[in-house]
Order: sequence, then structure tokens, then C-alpha cells
Amino acid sequence: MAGDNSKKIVFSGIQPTGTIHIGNYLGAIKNWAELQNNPDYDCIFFVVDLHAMTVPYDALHFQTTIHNAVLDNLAAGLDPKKCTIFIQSQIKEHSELTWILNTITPLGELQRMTQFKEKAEEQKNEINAGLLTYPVLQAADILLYKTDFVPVGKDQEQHVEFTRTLARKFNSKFGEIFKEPAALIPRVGAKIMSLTDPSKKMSKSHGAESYIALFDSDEAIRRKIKIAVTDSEKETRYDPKNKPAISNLITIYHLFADQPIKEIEKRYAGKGYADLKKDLAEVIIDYLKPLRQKREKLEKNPDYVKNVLEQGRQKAQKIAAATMLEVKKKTGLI
Ligand code: AQP
Repeated sequence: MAGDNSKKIVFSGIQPTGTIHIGNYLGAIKNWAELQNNPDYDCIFFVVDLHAMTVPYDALHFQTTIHNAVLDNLAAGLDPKKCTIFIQSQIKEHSELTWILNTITPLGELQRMTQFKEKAEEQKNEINAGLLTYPVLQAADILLYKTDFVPVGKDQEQHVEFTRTLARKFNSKFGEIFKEPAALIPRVGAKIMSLTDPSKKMSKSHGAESYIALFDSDEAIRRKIKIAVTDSEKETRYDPKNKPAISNLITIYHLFADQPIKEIEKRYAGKGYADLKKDLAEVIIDYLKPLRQKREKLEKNPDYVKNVLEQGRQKAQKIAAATMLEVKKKTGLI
């Protein structure tokens, strides 16, 4: 559990911005569920509600969305006996450290961030300052817990690199406090692509047909895979550069069925895409079934979830407060 100094700290989070999809799962949560079993690691995972406020959201139902994100993650395999789970906004030190880090962040670095540029393009009329300073909050999150490893999808690599830069800058300016964390990016599955446009990453903001939600119905999964775009040439072959759509489907198959890519290619060689798609839908459905059952059980047990979050809050609070005390001393605030 968090707090044992001999262990490496593994830390990562997810936004409560609606449904969690198989991109989030294969790129991040599945790895979290594996890493928590490693006795050398202290794993801390959190729901980043403050980050979710940088895009348009429904304040009236935000608590439900946050609660659902916790349920999703527990159902997807996070085990509170093996890791710490908490909600970002319940630890005020995240906001406090963000301000301090803001004062050493060059504006130009933030303006160069790929995610900022993409989101700013998507919400041209609502480019708030939070969207720009998102990576500073993320750096504060990571650095507060003296994190060693950040398991994330490929899209977050740049933000982790930025966190390392800020840690170095803070340490050289005020004195050594922070560790420089390393991103843990899966070899396969780090960037699951959209089902409707394989040139873009699978994302909740690109329409429900473009992703498979972790708790989609069986019918929805079959339909979405059936209508997923394919490549022009009919051969079933793993070749991300020339056949991005089919390679994406093969990657998803490989990760959910735990079968080698070569074997999958061989099985569907000479057959049309329809066979691969039909079987892939069933592979996903079979894999997700126990997760759905677990979620249904969790839904009936709000006290358990409440208790998990309170335990998580207490543990996170202790670590964050201790780091913040060091930061305040070094920066001359106390
Ligand atoms: N397509 C993806 N493939 C692999 N990993 C992915 N992640 C996100 N999309 C993919 C990883 O999931 C973790 C949680 O990410 P997040 O909460 O920041 O979600 P997101 O990236 O905002 O997800 P979306 O669906 O793309 O949301 P919108 O549409 O709002 O931008 C991270 O580790 C991320 O790398």
C-alpha cells in the first residue's frame, strides 16, 4: 500500500468525461490492473474530476459521472486491496501545487502541447485557460506522490515528458524534492484507433459509433464492429501503415483474445473481413461479460464504494500534505 518507501510509486488517472472505452481500457486500465499485482509497486489511481472541467460538462450530473467512473474502474479490475483509489478534487494539494508549478512553466511549452492544440481546435468557442494549463495540473498530480512510473496510453507521453521537465526545473531552482517520473506505455495497444476513422485515436468525443464502451450492450458491440470502416484491399493482414483499419481490429482481437497477431492473421487469411469482424465482436463480448457482471454487483453496493474512496482519500491526503509541506518550505512560503 502507498507510503512504503522501499516500493516504486505507480500513479495514473482517468477523466470522468462519460463512458470509458476499450481504448482507455487497453491503453491504460488493463495495465493498471496488472501492475497492482506487482509486490514491488505501490499503485495509486485516481479519477481526475478537475481535469474533466476543462471541457464542457454537466455540473448537475457531475457527481453521478464521477461515481460511475469509479464503478467502471473497479469493475475493470482495480482492486482496493492492492491499490489506492481516490478522487482528485478531494485532495486540495493538487490545486495548490498547480499554482506553484504554473509560476515556473513557460507559456510557449503549453501552447505547443498536442492535446491542447487538438482540443482547442475541437472547442474553438470555449478555449479556457484550464485547457491550456491542463498539463501543469497533471504534473502536480504526478509529482505530489513522488511517482516513479506513470502507466498511460501514447497520447499522454508528451504530458509525462513535460512533467519531467518541470520536476527538473523546480529541483534546480528551489532544491531537490521531486522525482522524474517515467511513462509506462504498452508495447501494443498504446493507441487504439477510432472505428470510424482509423487515422484518429479512439476517443469518446468523436461519436458513439467510433468507440466501444466498456459497458456497451452485446448488440451495440456487434453493430459497431460490423460497421467499423475497413481498408480498400481485401486481404486480412497486420500492417498498421498501409492497412490501419484492419490492423486496429487485429490489435483489439490480439489483446482481448490473448492470441498472437500472426495466428490471427493466419486464421483469417484468404477470408473476407466479415468473418474477422463477426468473431472479433464475440471475443470482445466474452471478455467484457464478467466486467459487466462485476459492475452490476458494485452498483448495488454504494457503501462499499464510498468506503473504498474514503480509505483512498485518507492515504492520498497524507502523502500529498507531506510533499506540499516540503514544497512550501523550499519555495519560501513557510
Ligand atoms: N485510444 C486510446 N488508445 C489507448 N489509450 C488511450 N487512452 C485514451 N484513449 C486511448 C488512455 O486512457 C487513459 C485515460 O485517458 P483520459 O481519461 O485522459 O481520457 P481521454 O484521453 O480524454 O479519452 P478520450 O476518450 O480521448 O476523451 P476525449 O474524447 O474527451 O479526449 C490515458 O492513459 C490515455 O492515454
